[in-house]
Amino acid sequence: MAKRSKKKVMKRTKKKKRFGLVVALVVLIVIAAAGAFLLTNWDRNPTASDEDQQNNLGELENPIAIPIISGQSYDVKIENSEFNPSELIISINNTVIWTNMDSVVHTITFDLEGEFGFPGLSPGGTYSKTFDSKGTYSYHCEIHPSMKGTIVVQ
Ligand SMILES: [Cu+2]
Repeated sequence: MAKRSKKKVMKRTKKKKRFGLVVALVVLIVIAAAGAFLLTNWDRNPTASDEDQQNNLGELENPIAIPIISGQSYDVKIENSEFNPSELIISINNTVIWTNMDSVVHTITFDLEGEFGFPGLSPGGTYSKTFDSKGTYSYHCEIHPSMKGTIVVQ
């Protein structure tokens, strides 16, 4: 009787040892998996923030690019008291950006009563307008009546 129980005890101890090994293995695998996961995340995070920084820099360097998202944009330069180009044909929802290259103030005043415009564009300043309906929009400079331009929205 005593021999039998000794064997049983030994078997149990063996089983316990095996069980302990399995648990240790599982714990090791879990730790390794967690470590791998953390390492992958550490690798990914700097890449993501690099991309974000590049995007932010791009926006800062090229602020005029923002209205292009909704439609194309066109430049009209004001140089030597002339609108250049003086006539511009665009499509609906295109944006026109006037830039004053001169050293004096100009206005962008639309001929039609009640039309929008810009009363005083300082040297180096810009004014942008998105045209959302078809038509011919003639404009001039209030200060220099010889300055005339037209935007045709097709
Ligand atoms: Cu002017």
